[in-house]
Amino acid sequence: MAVKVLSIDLGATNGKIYEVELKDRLTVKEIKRFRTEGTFLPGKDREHFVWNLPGFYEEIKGVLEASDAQSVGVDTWGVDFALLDENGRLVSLPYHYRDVRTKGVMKKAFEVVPKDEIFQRTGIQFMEINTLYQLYSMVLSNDPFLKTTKHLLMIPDVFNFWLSGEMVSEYTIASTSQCYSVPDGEWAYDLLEKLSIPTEIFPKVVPPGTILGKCRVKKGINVIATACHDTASAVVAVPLEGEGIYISSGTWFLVGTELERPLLSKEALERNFTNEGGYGKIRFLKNATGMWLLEECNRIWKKDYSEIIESVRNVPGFQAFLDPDREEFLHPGNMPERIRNYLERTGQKILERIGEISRLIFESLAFNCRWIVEQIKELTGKRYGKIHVVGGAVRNDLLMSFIASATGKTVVAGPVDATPIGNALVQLITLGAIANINEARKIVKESFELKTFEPKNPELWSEKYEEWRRYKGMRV
Ligand code: LRH
Repeated sequence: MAVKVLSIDLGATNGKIYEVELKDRLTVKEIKRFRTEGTFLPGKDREHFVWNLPGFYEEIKGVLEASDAQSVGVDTWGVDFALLDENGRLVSLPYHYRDVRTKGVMKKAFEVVPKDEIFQRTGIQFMEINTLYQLYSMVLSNDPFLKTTKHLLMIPDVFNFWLSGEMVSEYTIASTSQCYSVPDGEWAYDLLEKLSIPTEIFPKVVPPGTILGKCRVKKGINVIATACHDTASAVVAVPLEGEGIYISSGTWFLVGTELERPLLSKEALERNFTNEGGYGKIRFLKNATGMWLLEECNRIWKKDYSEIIESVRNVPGFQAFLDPDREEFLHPGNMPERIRNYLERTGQKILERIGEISRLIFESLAFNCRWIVEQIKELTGKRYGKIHVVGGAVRNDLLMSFIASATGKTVVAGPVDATPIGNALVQLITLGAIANINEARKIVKESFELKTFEPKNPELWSEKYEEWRRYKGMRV
């Protein structure tokens, strides 16, 4: 018998809703797509970069009203949250993690709680965008919103609340906040207290695969807290057999592996790795910049992606090198100009053409993947074979081939829709239609076409990698 579920996947550029059906195999049908990009709202002194959450809810509601699915699951990007008052009303529109309010805040937090203590308590990578520093920026600015707040919900938790009436936080998304202790399995109350963040606003945490109740929009549909962090859902759908390396590709590249327990070594801290909560296992990975650089360039160029990729094929390689994770590239702005400034400051050839800048981005992303993969090997002490890439960038054959060449490893690319598939798989396991995650990954392998890319000219790429390494983390 067929089982149909709805996967709602909100990313930093698009919201997508899929019907996923399990018969003898799994089929995925996109039924709705809408823009989710943040909105700059004018304030008195500056613009505030926020999410139009009510707008996204309207889109979701429309689909639910017309749906005959058995259940629905929502996943979104990590780290962002909404504040609600005692009546469950939004205190304000939630901020986008790329808003400038967290600039310099992480360092201020370290003055109160040392960095290594934060890592030991939470297991999470240091990024200025983390919930912890967003909240601390509100503490430092004495933000009145915090005073009216009775409940903090991470973004997917807000939709789960609106749809089911249950105010809880799902484990995988809670773990991205750096307010939650992955090693201990509860909010890191002591850490929050030290930073004067109110602890009573944090809700109960539930595991992925928790049935929250009937949908308030359409009674017949169960609301399931899936693996609510998009990356956690994507990792569920990686067709891994045993241990392996995955790259969940989209605005971010999440490069990692699965572990039984958090890895909290001094080296993991120094290399800024994270131990995010996964479906059953720990997602030991690095959050690295992904297609963001190109997406932000293309806000200015306004080109078709196929045209961009074609233009990359027609320009020479390795003309310059770039570290995609530099802070100067984190916030929205004129990205082609920022890249040109960076090239000038680092004494490199200044690239002007779209194909050249895009090639620089693709090559640098591929080098960054190699850099991270090498560190995973060193940190875990394990050897890995091929690399599985899932998510949006899988459509970009050229980039897949660059990653294979830069890492010297076979790349198995697909499925593209790993996040909504993983979201659905967690629901299907919860409904009893699939036995467990191993079974689920087998179904992924049988249901979707995977493409394989072999390294081309790996010696040249290795030589160029050494050049690229000079720019990684360079102080300029
Ligand atoms: C990817 C992602 C990533 C980070 C970032 C904020 O969409 O969820 O794992 O948490 O967004």
